[in-house]
Amino acid sequence: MLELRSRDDLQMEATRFKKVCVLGLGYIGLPTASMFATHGIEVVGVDVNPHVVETLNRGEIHIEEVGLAELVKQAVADGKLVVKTQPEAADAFIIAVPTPIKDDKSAEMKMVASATEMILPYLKAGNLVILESTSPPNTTVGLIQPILEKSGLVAGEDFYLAYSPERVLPGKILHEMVYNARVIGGISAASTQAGSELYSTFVQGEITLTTATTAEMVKLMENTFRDVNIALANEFGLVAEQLGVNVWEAIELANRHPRVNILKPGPGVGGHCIAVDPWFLVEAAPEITPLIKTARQVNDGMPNKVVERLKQLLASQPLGDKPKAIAVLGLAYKADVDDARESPAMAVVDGLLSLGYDVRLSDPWVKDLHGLDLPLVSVEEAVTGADCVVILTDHQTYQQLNPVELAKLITHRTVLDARNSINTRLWQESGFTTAKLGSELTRLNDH
Ligand code: SAJ
Repeated sequence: MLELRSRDDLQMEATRFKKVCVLGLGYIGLPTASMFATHGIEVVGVDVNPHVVETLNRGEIHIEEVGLAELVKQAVADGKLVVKTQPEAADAFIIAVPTPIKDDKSAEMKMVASATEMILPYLKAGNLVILESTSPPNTTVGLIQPILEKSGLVAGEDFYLAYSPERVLPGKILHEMVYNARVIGGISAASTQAGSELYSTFVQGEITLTTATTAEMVKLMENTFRDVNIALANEFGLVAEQLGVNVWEAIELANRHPRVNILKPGPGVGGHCIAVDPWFLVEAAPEITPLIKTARQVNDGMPNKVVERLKQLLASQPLGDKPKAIAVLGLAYKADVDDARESPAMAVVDGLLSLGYDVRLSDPWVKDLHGLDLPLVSVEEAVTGADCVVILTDHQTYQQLNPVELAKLITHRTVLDARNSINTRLWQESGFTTAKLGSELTRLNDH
């Protein structure tokens, strides 16, 4: 760490950065832009998608996140947030565009590169450029800096350059953006300080200062830590199934140890971060990252385990003349969010469709299935005439599912709970054969 300055010290200084241009208005860029705009900064938001630009300039939003609609509406109504397809001159530029992985598991950096190129014509002496997108180690120094220096200006001398990763949890973005600790890594001490000055306009969590490459590594380590720990929980679940143990009970008991905190098994790891970011470390050092790679493979293998478990459950039912019908409850990648992209539930659905099952889909949050041509129906519609229910996302509403009512609608009373969401005993009392991921395979009723 280079140094640590108190928030009060920083807030007392008026920021030099009165106008900020935020490139990329997705789940991170839009909340960031709106946060600056509602904290006295003039913000130009930039997105290459004209539909996004039109929607935002009307004061509406194109993504769902708690509290975001109100914040954007206020920022636009106050004239503090203006959205365009091209950047313009500003005091600071923030890059918050996606960094997905390619099929070969290497990082797709073309959006970061093109956003940086877009800044180039507007870059002036004294500007600050910050990369927020999760990126492979060395991106700030190795990719961003050379592009920006095509301007003739020298990074660290004529303009400031830093990396500052977002750490916010979808579903809690606005709260965490303000209150989470924030890491800022500059390519020079002055760059780090400039970044700290800018973010302290709204960040109330601790701001820690370091180098750009360390900050890049910090971000990747955080998400890799979570991925490896989820993989461990998933592997415990598989072992428990084989041994006839209920992993949920075992985890609950193990977590009473003062230094143990096992995460939850489930149908896999989704979202755009945890299932992606560990690959950036593997790409950076393939020879020495077998653990990280294996964890990714364990988590990616989980949807298939769910499909196998469903096949096993359905095989115990009498054969009918129609394909077996499965009511899939929960398509979002995690509880109480609307995002079904990169969701393990969608991988389970693909697996079930390829086996010829009649798959019915229900999710109280998800509105867009991104190309999957199946209707989204209510829980009751999905369950009516079905042979099995599977719960793939732990949405809070599923804890209130009424098995007595569902038992009247379903053909075969079978449920697989992949998230430990339901009260097994209650469902069994309603005549359901219950199975839980991470719990014994052989007997069909869990206790
Ligand atoms: N999951 C499990 N078991 C668990 C926890 C999660 O199977 O015990 C699954 C979830 O169901 C989901 C996936 O993992 O499919 C990821 O969910 P998540 O809540 O762990 O994380 P994200 O992807 O929503 O957000 C993460 C966060 N990173 C960490 O917690 C280290 C967030 O702070 C980051 O800002 C975000 O990634 C990001 O953008 O990088």
